[in-house]
Amino acid sequence: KNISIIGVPMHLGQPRPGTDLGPDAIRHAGVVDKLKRLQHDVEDLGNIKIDSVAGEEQREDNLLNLQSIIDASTILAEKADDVVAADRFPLLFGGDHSMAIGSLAGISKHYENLGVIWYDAHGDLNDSATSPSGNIHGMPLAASLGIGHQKLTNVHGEQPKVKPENLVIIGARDLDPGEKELIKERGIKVYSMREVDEFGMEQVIQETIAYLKDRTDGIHLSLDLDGLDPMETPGVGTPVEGGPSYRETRHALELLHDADVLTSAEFVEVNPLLDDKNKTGIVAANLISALFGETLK
Ligand code: DIR
Ligand code: MN
Ligand code: MN
Ligand code: MN
Repeated sequence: KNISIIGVPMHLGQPRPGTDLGPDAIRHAGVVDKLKRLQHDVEDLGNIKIDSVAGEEQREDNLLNLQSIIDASTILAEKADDVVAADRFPLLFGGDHSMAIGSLAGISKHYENLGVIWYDAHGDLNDSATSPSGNIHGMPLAASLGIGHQKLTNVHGEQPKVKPENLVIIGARDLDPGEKELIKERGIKVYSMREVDEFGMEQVIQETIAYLKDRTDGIHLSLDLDGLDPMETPGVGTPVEGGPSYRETRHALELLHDADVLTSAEFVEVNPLLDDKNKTGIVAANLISALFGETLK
């Protein structure tokens, strides 16, 4: 594949310092060399610049750092759009999950029905009314569905970026009440940890692929490292116990590689300041290698 890496040192979507170091933590785990050894054409576009208004916290309608996030998302959307336009595979390193507002805005421009696999302990389906925190990293999926503050939904074009029926959430185990309501109301497909435990990851992924394959013309993977169990990825800002292991997650990505259905991917919420010897960056790099064809024998 022709892969273009974009680093997104986003930290404005939540209050804990360190996610701005996430992209480099993944790079330091050797991911570019691993991808090259797998015979891919890899270009690393470096990190986009994230500006905040003089390091000051801004709040508007219960939304932390709204304007700075809009500015960064707009730049990211254009970059991601350009990568798809050049017929290359966007591979994004984060950065807190609010970056998905920009990545989905840019990528979705090229698809009538972009499918999204959201691998996360959380739904990221809040808006300013339902959010318990005001942290925009809990809102990118809602914004991409066209729900929430107009400034968030209108990044890089006014139309909804993703349709609810083209979305599958995997690994959820910490959904807020408003998110649960929205999931019911819009009929969003969710494999919570209960379903992962009942059916196993293999079946969950095969069902996800079968479900999305016919109805979409491209599939984006958004993998929040807090989707995994915090014993294996401690370097995240909002860990939730009871998640899938590295083994299960790696197998999920091997199956996605074999099906060859993904058209873009992002690995987010890596926070080396909360980590233990870059464990989380290393897991991210290993998962990326599996997704791009690394085999164990
Ligand atoms: C919580 C936490 N649902 C919120 N969300 C997180 O603040 O909206 N998303 N951590 O990744
Ligand atoms: Mn998330
Ligand atoms: Mn999460
Ligand atoms: Mn999170």
